[in-house]
Amino acid sequence: MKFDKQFTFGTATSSYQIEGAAAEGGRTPSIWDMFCDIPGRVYKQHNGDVACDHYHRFEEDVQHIKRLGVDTYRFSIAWPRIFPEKGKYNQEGMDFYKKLAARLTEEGIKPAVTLYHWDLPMWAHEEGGWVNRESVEWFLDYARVCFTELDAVVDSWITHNEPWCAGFLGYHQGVHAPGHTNMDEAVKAVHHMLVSHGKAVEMLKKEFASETEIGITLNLSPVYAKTDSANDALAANNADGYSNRWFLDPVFKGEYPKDMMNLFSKYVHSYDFIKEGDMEAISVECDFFGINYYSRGIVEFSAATDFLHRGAYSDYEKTGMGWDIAPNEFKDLIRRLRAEYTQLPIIITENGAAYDDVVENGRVHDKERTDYVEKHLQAVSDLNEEGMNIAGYYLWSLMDNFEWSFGYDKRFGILYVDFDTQERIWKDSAYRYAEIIRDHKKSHNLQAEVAQ
Ligand code: IFM
Repeated sequence: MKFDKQFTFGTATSSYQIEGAAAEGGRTPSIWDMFCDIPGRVYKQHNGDVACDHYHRFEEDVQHIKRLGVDTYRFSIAWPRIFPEKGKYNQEGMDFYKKLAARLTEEGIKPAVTLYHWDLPMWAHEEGGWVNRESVEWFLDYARVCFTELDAVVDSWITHNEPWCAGFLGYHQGVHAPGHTNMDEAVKAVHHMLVSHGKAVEMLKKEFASETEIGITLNLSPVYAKTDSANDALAANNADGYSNRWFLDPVFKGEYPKDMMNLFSKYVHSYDFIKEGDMEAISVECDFFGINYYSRGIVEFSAATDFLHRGAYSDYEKTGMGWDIAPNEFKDLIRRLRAEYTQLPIIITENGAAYDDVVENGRVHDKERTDYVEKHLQAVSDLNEEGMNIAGYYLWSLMDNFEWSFGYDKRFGILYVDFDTQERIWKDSAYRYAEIIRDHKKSHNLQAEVAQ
C-alpha cells in the first residue's frame, strides 16, 4: 500500500464512549445516561459512568496516541459538559477539552473535533430533543462557544457524527437513545440535525471568518440486492434510500429523495417542517466529506416490513459484530460517491472492527482485526491510485470502549482496556498500524518517532 505525503493517519473515539466522570466537572446527564438506566436497553445495563476513565487519564492516552505515530486524533465534545443546563455555560467543562487539545498540539497531533456524537443533554431531550426545531438554535449556541474557545487549536471540525444512527436508530428503531419508535419523529430529528450542521458550517465561515476545515460525517453502507429479481431490486433501492440517500441527497443536492418521501409518508403525514431556506442551509459547501465505513448491506424484498426490505443471508466472512467484511464494496461506495455526489476531499473518519479479544501473556494477538485494517487501507491506497482523493483515515477505535447498546461486550480498540484496572494493552493491530505509519513516513522522509 502507498499513500501521498499529505495523507493523514489518525485514530478516533467519542466522549460518552470513553470519558466516564459522568457527574464531574459540572456535567449533567445526557440521553445516553438515561437510556442506559432503562433495564433491557443496553447489554447487562452497562453505562458510561466510568467507561475508560479517559477524563482522568487523558495525559496517558495522549502518550499512547503519540506512540502510535498518528498525525491526528479525532474526539468528540460532550455537550452536557458545556451546557449542563439550558442557557448555562460551564467553563469547567470546556477547560477539559482545552487541556486535551493543548496536550495533543504540544505532541504534534492535530485535534479533529466532533461536536455531536450522540450525547444530547437531558434538558434538551426534555424539551423534545431533536424533534423540536429549537434544537437547531441550542446546537448553534453550543457550536458558537466551542468555536470561540477551541477554533485556534482545532485542526478540523465535524459537525455531526452519523445522523443516521442518532436519528433513525434513536427515534425510529429505538435501539439507541432516546429509544423512540416513531418514524415521523425520526425524519424531523434528522432534518433538524442536518439544518444545524449547515448553519454551524456557515457560522464558522462567516461569523468567525475561520479557515479551519469543517464537514459532516455520514455512516454509509453500499446495499446489494440478494437476487436480480425486480422485487429485490426494489428492496435494495429502498434500503439504500433509508441508509444512504436520505442523507447524501440533502447534503449534496439540497433535496430529499422523492421516492423515499413517498415511502415514508405512511408515517410522515406532512413535510411542513421543512422551512424555506432549509435545503440551501443543509447543502452548504464544506471543506471535506467524512465517511464512516464498516460493512456492506445485502437485502431482499419483504412485504411484511415497513419499507419493503430486510437483511438477507450473506456468506461473507464476518467481524465480531456479525458485519460482512467488504473492502471491495467500500471501493464501489467511493466510486459511486465520486460519480453521483461530490468531488470534495474524502476523509475516512472511522473504520475498524470488533472481535472477542483475549489477553495472553500480556499480548493480544488480534490477527483478524489486523487483517481487516490492512485490507481497508489497501482499498484506500487502490482508490487513490484511481484518483479518488481520500485525504485521510481514522482507525476506530483508539481503545476498547462503551459500544452503545452492546455495552462493553464489543471491543473495537487497537488498545485493549482492562475495565477493572483501566490498564491499556497494545494489541497486535496497534503495533501493525504504527508500523504502517512508520513505513509511510520513511518513504516520504518524514520524521517518524513511533513504536517498534
Ligand atoms: O462505536 C461506534 C461509533 O460510536 C460510531 N460509529 C460506529 C462505531 C462502531 O459501531
